[in-house]
Amino acid sequence: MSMERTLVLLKPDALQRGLVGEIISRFEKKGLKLVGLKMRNFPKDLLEKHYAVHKERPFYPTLVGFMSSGPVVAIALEGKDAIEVVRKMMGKTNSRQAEPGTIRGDLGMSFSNNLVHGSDGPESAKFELDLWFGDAADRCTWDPADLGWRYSIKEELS
Ligand code: IDP
Ligand code: MG
Repeated sequence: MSMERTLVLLKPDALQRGLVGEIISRFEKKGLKLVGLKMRNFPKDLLEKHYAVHKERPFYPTLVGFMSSGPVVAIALEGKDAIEVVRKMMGKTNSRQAEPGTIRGDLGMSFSNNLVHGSDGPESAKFELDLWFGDAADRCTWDPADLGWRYSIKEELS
């Protein structure tokens, strides 16, 4: 069975609030595999492309301004059903409505400053991974030593 990849962004509020380690740690502990990781003051035009789907929404200019207001950590994660797993771990968009146990539900109070982005489906994951990790040198190929313990070899890895 094939693995899936997804894009996660740690937004500028995650950096300002010192939550980068906490959030990455949650994904690592869950068993998702890190395949790409970079931190940068990304250019505004990249954020505009990333959020182009929201171009007509009233919050678009504020969102792009917020995302380019400071460094962002971009992460590529791999795992079975990684897109859905990450979305569940993030919680609802409005952090005040996000369930306890989720990243937004445990760590935030804001709708717009909600710490984390995750691709919402296979198409957006492909688009976003090409956009943020288009350079093959930024993607790592490796096998976690304990893969056969994270998953059932017979049921999930064959
Ligand atoms: P998502 O991040 O949970 O996928 P989207 O609907 O894709 O949520 O919206 C993208 C981002 O835009 C959100 O994470 C949030 O930062 C911001 N946003 C979305 N809707 C609103 C809103 O109604 N008010 C303020 N910010 C919003
Ligand atoms: Mg979204």
